[in-house]
Amino acid sequence: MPDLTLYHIAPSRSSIALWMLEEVGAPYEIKLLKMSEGENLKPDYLAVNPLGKVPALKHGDQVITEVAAICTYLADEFPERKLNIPVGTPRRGVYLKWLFFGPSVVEPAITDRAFPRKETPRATALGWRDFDTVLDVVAKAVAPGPYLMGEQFTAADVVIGSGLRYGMMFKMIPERKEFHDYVARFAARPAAQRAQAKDTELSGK
Ligand SMILES: N[C@@H](CCC(=O)N[C@@H](CS)C(=O)NCC(=O)O)C(=O)O
Repeated sequence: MPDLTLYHIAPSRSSIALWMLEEVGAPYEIKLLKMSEGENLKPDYLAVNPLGKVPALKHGDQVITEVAAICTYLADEFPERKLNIPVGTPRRGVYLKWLFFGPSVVEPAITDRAFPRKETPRATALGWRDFDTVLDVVAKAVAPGPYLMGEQFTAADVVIGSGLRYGMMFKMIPERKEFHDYVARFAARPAAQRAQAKDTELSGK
């Protein structure tokens, strides 16, 4: 039995972890949860992630939640796949910046736009900037290509690329040429294709 288990709702943010697992190529098991039946809020799963959110990844007896943490962890745990920038490499700092930038800057900026607050919060009290400023920063970073860290595809591309891909799919962010060209490069990756095919199959179950 593989010692990696992904708790997954198909499709959802856990599809990002599914893609990362396919990039890693190690055997893993999927525990599929049905949000429509509230399975992610039942005691069995709350014992895994008390927030009832997916993804969660079990590796041996360790549980990791938060998709960017899962991608960072897998990239470091399987260094032979060269999906990380190792400790001791100066570029690791920028790589980590992008891994954190996804959930702590891009996602809140998109959420601000999609679900405006009644009162505009003080900009200096937030850990991110407005939607347009954040997307300009990301567009500038992905424009030179092929990937965020240059020629090397890393876990940061799984995190930021998925955010852009799903954001455009759900019309939450504009289809800027920089985003479109960047995301189009992933479609050719066999791991991304395998993850997509698995997700399509699982979403019918
Ligand atoms: N901060 C979490 C967010 C995970 C998340 O929002 N997952 C959604 C799926 S897209 C979920 O589990 N929703 C079920 C629910 O809210 O009941 C992460 O980045 O992993």
